[in-house]
Amino acid sequence: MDRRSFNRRMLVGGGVAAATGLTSLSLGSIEASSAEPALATAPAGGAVRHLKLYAEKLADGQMGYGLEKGKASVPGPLIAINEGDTLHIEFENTADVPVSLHAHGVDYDIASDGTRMNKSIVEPGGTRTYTWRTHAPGRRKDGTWQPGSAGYWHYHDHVVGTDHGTGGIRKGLYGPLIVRRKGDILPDKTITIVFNDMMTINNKPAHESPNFEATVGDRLEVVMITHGEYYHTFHIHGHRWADNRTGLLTGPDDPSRVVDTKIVGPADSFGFQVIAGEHVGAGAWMYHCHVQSHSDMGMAGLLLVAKPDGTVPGYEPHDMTAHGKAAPDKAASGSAPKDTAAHDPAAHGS
Ligand SMILES: [Cu+2]
Repeated sequence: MDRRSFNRRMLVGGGVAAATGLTSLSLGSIEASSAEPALATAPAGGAVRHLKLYAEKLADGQMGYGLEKGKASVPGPLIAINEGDTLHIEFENTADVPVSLHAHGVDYDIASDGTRMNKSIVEPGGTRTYTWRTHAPGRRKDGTWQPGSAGYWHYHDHVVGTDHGTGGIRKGLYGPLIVRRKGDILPDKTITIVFNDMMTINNKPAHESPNFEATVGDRLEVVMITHGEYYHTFHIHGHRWADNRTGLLTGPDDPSRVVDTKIVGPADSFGFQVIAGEHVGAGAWMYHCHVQSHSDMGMAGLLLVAKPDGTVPGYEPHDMTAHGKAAPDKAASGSAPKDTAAHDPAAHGS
């Protein structure tokens, strides 16, 4: 059984979270169709969901959000919901400074703003429930069109360091938030790439950017977020996407521009899906900031697209850096560096 049919079977069998790498918040459905291949799509929203989220100090002095105590990560866990859903997040601050949770893109009362100004921050040891609502697009009574909540958004702290969360964001208190529209195609796997302050990717040290894994033919979803002080140009080798809400063209007449770079600035977020290795095959495909001095300073990593047998042809882990970054031992067989798991959404939900 090839990987795609395996994934499809997992989806049919209810293993959506495992197969797609989404958190348990994500529910998928298979659209009944005689056409092959059947694609898993997002269902209509309307559910009321609950989530426990922790803020923690990490051993290396950074900070992170996590779904379980002691399991915080940078970026924080992928939160994926559907338009129409309401999400109650019981947030516990285990750190020794006030922390908050502020979201982009969703609807919330002022009490869930996550700012000191609105007294919606959480003292050390405290808890607070933040509620995020979402809505589908539709027509207002005055006839104008209102957008829905669907999009590739993000959440972050808004109080550590300064009243803008400058210190919290710098230390890693941020994460991806996806709101899907009914019928949106679900990916096999989602990865999150965050360009942050001081030329880091996902708060990794310079020249130690995370590598990600996929297999040729995987429907890979990328959530790209930017934080910090700088503007960047996100670029990935060998793959292109549509510069629209989903990153996918809806048909031959979709006017969206197809791109392989995108200029991003602080608090930007976008996402897209690609078929890994489509028309280009397996290999170690670079992704990086295309501001040359930034890439030279280490804002570059790899998308390791393996053949079905798990090998990445032509990939011999070598020193891309001036610092002798330790290479993954078994990269030739497609294994990921140890730190990849921490950034794999599949790990976030576990
Ligand atoms: Cu850059």
